[in-house]
Amino acid sequence: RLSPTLTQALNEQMTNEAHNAQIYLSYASWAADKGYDGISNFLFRHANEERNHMMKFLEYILKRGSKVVVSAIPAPGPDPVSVYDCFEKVFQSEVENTGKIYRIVEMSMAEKDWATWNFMQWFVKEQTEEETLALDLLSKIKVAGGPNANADALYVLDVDLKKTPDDA
Ligand code: OFO
Repeated sequence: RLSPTLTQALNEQMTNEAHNAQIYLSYASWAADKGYDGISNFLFRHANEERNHMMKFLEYILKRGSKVVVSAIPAPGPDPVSVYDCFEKVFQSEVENTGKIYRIVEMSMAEKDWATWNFMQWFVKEQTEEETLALDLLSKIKVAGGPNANADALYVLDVDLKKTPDDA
């Protein structure tokens, strides 16, 4: 069984992942509204990934015989003001999430709960991939002019993102 502290931390992380899904959903809708179909598609697909992450936490808590607590998901916050701002915010929220994942890794280590430690390694790897992807996109937009990226450059990025492969 999970300790009460880890149960709470894992439940909170389950909600964090749901919150991240809401963030991607809101940015995807913003991009669709602006006519960036490729970017929107990419963000919608990523929202699904975050939901899958949420489910991984939920299933793990259940599997360990502990109690799942489904709680309210905080609102995603304001819309981005540009494509650059959108990916800057995506990157920031991934960095924040990495910090939260690492905290649970530390807690499981302190408790010598090696099953949870092992379970969390998937997320450690996933966060590195997500941060790298977001950084990659950010630098592409920076090359194109950052906050002042022109329409042609954003069009290329939009087409590009339609084809970007999904991961988990
Ligand atoms: Fe759940 O990986 Fe992003 O946040």
